[in-house]
Amino acid sequence: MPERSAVKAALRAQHIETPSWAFGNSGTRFKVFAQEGIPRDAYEKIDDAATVHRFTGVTPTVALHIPWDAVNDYSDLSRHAKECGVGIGAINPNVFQEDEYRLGSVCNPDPAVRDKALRQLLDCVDIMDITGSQDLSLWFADGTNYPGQDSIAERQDRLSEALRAVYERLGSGQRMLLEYKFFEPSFYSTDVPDWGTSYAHCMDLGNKAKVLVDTGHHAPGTNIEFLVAFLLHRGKLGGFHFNSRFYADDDLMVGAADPFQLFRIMTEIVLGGGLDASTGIAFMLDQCHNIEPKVPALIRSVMNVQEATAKALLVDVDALRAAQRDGDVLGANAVLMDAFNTDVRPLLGEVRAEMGVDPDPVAAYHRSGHFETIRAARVGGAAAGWGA
Ligand code: PSV
Ligand code: MN
Repeated sequence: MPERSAVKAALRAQHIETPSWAFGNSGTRFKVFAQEGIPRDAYEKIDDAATVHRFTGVTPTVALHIPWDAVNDYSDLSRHAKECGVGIGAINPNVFQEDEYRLGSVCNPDPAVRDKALRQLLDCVDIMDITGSQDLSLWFADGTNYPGQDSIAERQDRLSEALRAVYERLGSGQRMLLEYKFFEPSFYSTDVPDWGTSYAHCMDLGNKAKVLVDTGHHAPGTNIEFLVAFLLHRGKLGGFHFNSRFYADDDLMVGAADPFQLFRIMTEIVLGGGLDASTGIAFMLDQCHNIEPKVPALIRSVMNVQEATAKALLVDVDALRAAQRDGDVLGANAVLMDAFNTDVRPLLGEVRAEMGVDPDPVAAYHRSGHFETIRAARVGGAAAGWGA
């Protein structure tokens, strides 16, 4: 059986990154619901990320989306983050929300639009230099809506050209994570639709390019843990955008829709050595809290990742390997199910207490009065978000 102290040490060491955009108002194309206490700028989003870290102890970085989080002085923003007790994590360039990107960004048939998108990507590497961010998280909305609209192959060449230019600009210690998504906003073809396409581009580029797995970006029924195991085994898994989904890219709280899938993914991570910091796997959240309050939803999401990780760490690997060697199908499956069916909440409570945070972070947050404080303070100005 795994050593309890080793399990606890691994849980203490796991870092989960929060996304700045999850603190802003969000919704669907039907309605963006305005909530109270929403941050008005990147500084206030960082304040909220620091609050999540204060109650969980395991979210020391926050990812930014540029230009949603654009500021005049990124060293000042970094200083602010540091003062709040967090650091700036991945930089996510947004090359999908301007009219010029109607036919795509780096894959656009118009070279002038491609140049503009490339400049935005390179500007984000400048921001990484200032903030000390290590990861450039790339997601392209590029694709087509109708058969014949553009050349699928030529779009791939345009993509390769842009990725190469950005890759060559990366400094030492900086990486490029290439995210994929099978559809939306493009409905016929997407230029980076799946992990295979991302993997091929990352292989062409080199060691600093890795695949980013957003758990909500697969066709229903996809065996996500298979591709996670494959990429990890090949040294090409850069990290996760965790969230959960019932139908498409729902961006719900990770572990809410299918905690068993999250356990299966984390089990492959544990079995493949992916919790070892040397693998550099980034555990990031990418969620939108449309109807629920943001900060407690993020705290809950972090706890869900921790619960799946704790269960995965409890898998009796020796017993599993022995059953696998013996061809004991039922025995091997039982080892996994035993771990999944363990109530890890008391163990995590102990880990939290040892880290100096409350064993029940959600209850502690509600007792803290934080929401009432931000509700009273954040009056006036424009709430961050998708048009609320
Ligand atoms: C796209 O659906 C995505 O998953 C990308 O990571 C974006 O950067 C993020 O959502 C925010 O919209
Ligand atoms: Mn994502």
